[in-house]
Amino acid sequence: MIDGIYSRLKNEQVRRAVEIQSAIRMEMKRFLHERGFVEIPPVIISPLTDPLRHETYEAHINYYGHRYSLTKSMIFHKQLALLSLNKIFSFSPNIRLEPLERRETGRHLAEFTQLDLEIRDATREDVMSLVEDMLVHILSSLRKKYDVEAGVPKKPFERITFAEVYRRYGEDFETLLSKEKKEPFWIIDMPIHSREFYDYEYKPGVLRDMDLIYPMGFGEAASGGEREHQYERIVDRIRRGGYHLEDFSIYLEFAKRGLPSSAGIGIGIERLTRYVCSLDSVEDATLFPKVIGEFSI
Ligand code: ASN
Repeated sequence: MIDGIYSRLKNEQVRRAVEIQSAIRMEMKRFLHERGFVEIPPVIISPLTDPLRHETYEAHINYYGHRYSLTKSMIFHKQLALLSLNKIFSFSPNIRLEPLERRETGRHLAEFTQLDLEIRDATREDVMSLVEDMLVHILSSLRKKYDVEAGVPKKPFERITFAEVYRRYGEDFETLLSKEKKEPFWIIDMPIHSREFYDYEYKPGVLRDMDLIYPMGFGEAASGGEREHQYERIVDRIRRGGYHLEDFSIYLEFAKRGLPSSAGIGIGIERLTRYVCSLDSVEDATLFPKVIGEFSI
């Protein structure tokens, strides 16, 4: 283990990726501050975290008899933060103890960071347009200083519905389409069973949400959507999603008192670095990767 980490710390490709990632984070902050966003510190432990739609091993700590989860995503805290502020973002470290099947995707680590943002009273379209502007800004700024592999994308990115890509490509649509495309694109309108209960169901069984997908086989970049914020609708979605209401009792107490309507997204920082630098894996986008199934420092 130590030899592998030692050579990673002296690897030039990794060093360059980490330097570029630092520039990416700075440009994200600059861009969002200019657009009136406030950065909030990440929440690392809480009784309240994202249930996610796919299975991960649970990561809990007990402290004076209270049980906390390690954050899988800050989705609920983003909604709550909008009671205080109108536009927020956070560089949010997420712990997702993924099963071994995800080891070889090139896109998963057990510990990663997402730029998670949320806007009060916004639509999905507002968020997609903001992210497009942000990626154009980041890539044009980076290209002034670094000879990065990814080009500056053109706005607006293509939007394709889930129903359409599924009809044309079947189960493996994301990989196939990502390999085919030359520019980042959006997949919108996911079916309800494929996503968490907090994305807004705008017609029966269809959500007003989106995934951003990188071209050239780099795959999923970001997910987001408009949110459910009304108490009765949230209760209904939790039940229909097959979850137990008791597991979300704290969140529901807040929802009962009133949550603002909002839309937002989370963009994986290591994935963006991988795309910008054309790396084989997100493992090379960070100095201390927590590779699925491996022991590391
Ligand atoms: N951050 C994502 C969002 O805003 C949620 C997630 O990471 N699961 O929708």
